[in-house]
Amino acid sequence: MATVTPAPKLNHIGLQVLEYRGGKSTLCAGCGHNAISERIIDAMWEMGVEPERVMKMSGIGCSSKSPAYFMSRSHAFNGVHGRMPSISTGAILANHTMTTIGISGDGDTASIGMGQFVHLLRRNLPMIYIIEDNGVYGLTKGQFSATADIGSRLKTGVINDLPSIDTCALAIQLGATFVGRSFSGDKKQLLSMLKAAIAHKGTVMLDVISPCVTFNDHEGSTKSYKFMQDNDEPINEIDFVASFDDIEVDYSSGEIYEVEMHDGSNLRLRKLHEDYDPTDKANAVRTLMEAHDNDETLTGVFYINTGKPTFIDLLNVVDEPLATLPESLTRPPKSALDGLMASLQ
Ligand SMILES: Cc1ncc(C[n+]2csc(CCOP(=O)(O)OP(=O)(O)O)c2C)c(N)n1
Ligand code: SF4
Ligand SMILES: [Mg+2]
Repeated sequence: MATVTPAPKLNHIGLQVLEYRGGKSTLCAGCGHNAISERIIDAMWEMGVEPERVMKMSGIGCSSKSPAYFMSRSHAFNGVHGRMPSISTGAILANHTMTTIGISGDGDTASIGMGQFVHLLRRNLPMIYIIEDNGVYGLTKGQFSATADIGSRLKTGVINDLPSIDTCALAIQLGATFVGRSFSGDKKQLLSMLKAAIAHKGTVMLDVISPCVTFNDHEGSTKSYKFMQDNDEPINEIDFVASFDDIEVDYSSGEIYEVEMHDGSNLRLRKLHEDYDPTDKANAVRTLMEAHDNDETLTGVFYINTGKPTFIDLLNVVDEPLATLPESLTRPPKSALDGLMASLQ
């Protein structure tokens, strides 16, 4: 008897998950960055984002190579080291109707790119900014980055004696409106966070601990698989219900923070840390600082603000993308220049 192959599962815009895949990864087998690409594919597919409506931006590093490994049908720009924020700002101003996802590394963001990163945050530029955080410069063979924890050790025995930069605390303080930390090995948490990120309007900053199996996965590293498996402390459990889903979830509301997203989806944060309020900015920064002092690695959604205007709102940009406006609307007619010149005579 002939076997019947089941029809491929389609998302709500009629696409198979295969249509969200990218090229074959050239990163090391087991690199955390590959798992993040997989979750991005799943999240974009589950949310029914049209691949052709996505801009993938990146800088330089193993992490910044990742956009080649998901969503081949999308647009992509691989920028200069640390310059992804300014390139993204320009691209989003030209067409704010696209979904923009930027992939950076801890080196690309917190070292060479820091000057650009902080200005992206204060603008609340509508994009998803992911730091694939392994605590080292993977591509240039494993030097410490600025997110490496004080006291952590390289394979060579070198100890890091500088304090780390907490990109989440920085992002919250400077103006990002959706800030979280996850771990490449936590499929469920990362997928839910990415889906909520797609539904958010404003800067989403996700620091995803993503072990570098070649240079930073040994005893003495605080960004290794083992360390994260032993020390990952979630502050909330994340559930995301997309606007087109009709799933009834039974929760006792006292333990839940429910956030309505811009597209009508619902983000439900079940509190694990007593009374943690993800809308309280000062408390979010304090919680991260305290965790740092206590050597705790917190994950989860630390901060969310769905009410703040984005950079596009502030500039009062017209609805039609600037990139597709006809010249007749973007350039004053010759008569306007002639009139101006005449007025100066
Ligand atoms: C202007 C410039 N300076 C330095 C380099 C060398 N370089 C390439 S990648 C990199 C760091 C990458 O680290 P990270 O962003 O953490 O990415 P990872 O490889 O760890 O994913 C550096 C310093 C460069 N390519 N360009
Ligand atoms: S060197 Fe490290 S960061 Fe780069 S691909 Fe290999 S495991 Fe990943
Ligand atoms: Mg790195």
